[in-house]
Amino acid sequence: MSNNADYKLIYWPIPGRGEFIRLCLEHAGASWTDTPGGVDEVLSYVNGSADLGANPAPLAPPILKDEKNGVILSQTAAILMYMAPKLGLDGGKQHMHTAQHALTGLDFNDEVHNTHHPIGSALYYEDQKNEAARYTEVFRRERIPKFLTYLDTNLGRNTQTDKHLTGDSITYADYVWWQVLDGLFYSFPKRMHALLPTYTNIKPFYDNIKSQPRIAAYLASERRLPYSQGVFRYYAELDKA
Ligand SMILES: N[C@@H](CCC(=O)N[C@@H](CS)C(=O)NCC(=O)O)C(=O)O
Repeated sequence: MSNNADYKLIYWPIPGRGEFIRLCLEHAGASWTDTPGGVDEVLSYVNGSADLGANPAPLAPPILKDEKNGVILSQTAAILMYMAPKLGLDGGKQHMHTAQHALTGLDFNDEVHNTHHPIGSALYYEDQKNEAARYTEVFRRERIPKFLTYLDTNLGRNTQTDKHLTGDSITYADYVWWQVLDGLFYSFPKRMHALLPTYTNIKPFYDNIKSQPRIAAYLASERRLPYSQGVFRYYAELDKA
């Protein structure tokens, strides 16, 4: 990718929360670079040594730099809302319902993170395994079905198509939900495959997003990073049908 790209994402070399942003940039065929300076560059933004111009200091990645105007922004939801109108992903007249869906999907993402880090991110999973097992038992039983029912219901309630959450075109909310679903298939394969037949709209939605030509090309490329130490991890002991 060129050094003159329009956007720079600053994020760890994992899918994580950066992936919501990568998917939107790829959907639009935007010109963007993914953390050219690697982990050191991420650290420079959070330890205050990067040149932030007139922007506030971020607490944590993901961070987006808009190279055209020098805006530097953190917080996943704020970044998505900033980019969405520029990338044609904001849902138009339904932009606030799009925001509702995206924020709900990001809540779900946070709850997935808590399955392996219920006590704190500063501790290893191995130091909180008992709490993780207790948290995840409730997450599997109560929370996954609750969030999936929300998704399935709202796909069905979209009068224009059951393949997107709002209106007749894809929005950033669809990418939030698609990424969380994809991560859940990786982290909780038994639970997800047991639950999926319960829902009418989720599998067609998942397949539809995945088969968008630019997204399919991205997913097959080296730019799509493998799941490893981020939100979506596979611990066999946490997954049950
Ligand atoms: N609510 C924030 C959470 C940011 C966050 O937790 N970032 C993680 C990576 S996904 C991180 O590196 N956190 C370091 C920290 O919180 O100290 C967002 O959505 O951007």
